Amino acid sequence: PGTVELAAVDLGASSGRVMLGRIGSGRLELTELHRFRNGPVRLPDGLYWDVLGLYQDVLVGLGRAVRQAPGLAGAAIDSWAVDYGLVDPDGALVGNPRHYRDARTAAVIDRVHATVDAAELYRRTGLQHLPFNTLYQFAADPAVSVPGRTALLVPDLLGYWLTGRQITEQTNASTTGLLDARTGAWDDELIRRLGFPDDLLAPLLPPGEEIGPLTPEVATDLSLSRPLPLTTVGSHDTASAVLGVPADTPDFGYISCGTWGLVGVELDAPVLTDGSRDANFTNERGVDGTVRYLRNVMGLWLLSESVRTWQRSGTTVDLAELIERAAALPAGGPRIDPDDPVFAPPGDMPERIRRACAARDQPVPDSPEALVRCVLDSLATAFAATLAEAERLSGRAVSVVHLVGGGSQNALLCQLTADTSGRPVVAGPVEATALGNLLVQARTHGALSGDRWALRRELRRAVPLRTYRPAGVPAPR
Ligand code: LFR
Repeated sequence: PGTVELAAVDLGASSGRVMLGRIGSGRLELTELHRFRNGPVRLPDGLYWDVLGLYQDVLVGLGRAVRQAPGLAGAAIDSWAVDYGLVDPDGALVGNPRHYRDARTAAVIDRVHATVDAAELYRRTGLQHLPFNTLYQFAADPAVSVPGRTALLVPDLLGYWLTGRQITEQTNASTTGLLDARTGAWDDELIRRLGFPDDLLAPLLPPGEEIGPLTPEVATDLSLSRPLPLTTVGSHDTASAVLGVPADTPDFGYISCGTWGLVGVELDAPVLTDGSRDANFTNERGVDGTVRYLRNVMGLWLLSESVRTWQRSGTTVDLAELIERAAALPAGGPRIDPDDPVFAPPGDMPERIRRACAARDQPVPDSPEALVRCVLDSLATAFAATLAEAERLSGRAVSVVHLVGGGSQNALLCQLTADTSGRPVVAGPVEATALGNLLVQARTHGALSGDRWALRRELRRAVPLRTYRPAGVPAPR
């Protein structure tokens, strides 16, 4: 197999990017073509995404891909999970997609659980309870019950606009709370019992299939004179990130650290026990039928919202410098619980963190670097505890921890995670998600072959990694 050129669209909650990959056996090059900001837009009635702005940026990036790589063989999209756009039978978008941090589901969760209780939901779908899971959003959205409408998850909505075809990619479908954890098919009985229309959800496609060629209109917009296929990958960004973990042993734990810290292990079968539900671990679907057994930790959101708060008040912030100063502070400072729901919505993050420290009778971080140190200590502690729980609940040993995503560039976070977990932390790649997207595409197009381990081998050859060894701190067990 030769080398192919492919475009990966990777949309994160705080930034999106379109990357060009040149991939073949022994060759893996990544070029960033377009990077853009993303985030919640607050309207009087709640939080939304700027989905048309995102689509426009996807087109800008794809246009650059077509110009820079005349032989471009295909493209694929991944994004954050759970959120959707509704389309009418004639294809028109109904309303504007909501942001998962919108608070409207709080009012409906008890009602959903009165119909199907949380224990049964977990036994059927294996999904951790998060207030924004799609099923709660559906329950809070009267527009879904109008007959004939289709709900498309964000990558599938963009994919529909690009190809005209409506599908649901399976890894992302597993975050709706409506997918059968054992079979990977829609749980039709559950959908009916919750009162959602039978035909609300589009047919499933696993990663690695063709959705279709770009429509003639899109091709014209991109000045493309030949058919270009859009294919499925792990369209849930975390599914692509886990495929993009450069592991060489099944005994690995991973931390995909961006806006969120997704912390867990890779399994062959779901863990649907009560203990697993109590610990709020999720069984999301991975590429090639794997299970991503993990828990959401709040992640770099705590930092990015703090930076945003400081900037709004006119302070210039150099995060790299702040992290350096934070590293010089003594260990054993204050810690918060990053998963406390008070930190979930946008707003003044430093103030919420200071209050949480005071409420626990801990020293209140009184400088930006003390606050950064508090966040990183707290994240490392939560990461280590979550890894230990994943090990205990799944029976899968974790001999090495891979930290991928934006957080892998944060040397202090990596070292603190190694120290707290007592395991070596292998940091990188930063762009694990885009790489996971590209590796699956390359296999679909025949430039690579083999299972996920073969794909990860290509990755290990191509990307620089850095290992952080734990200092003599006992593992939390
Ligand atoms: C990470 C992520 C998480 C999901 C959260 C909300 O970007 O996709 O996996 O729980 O965003 O969709």
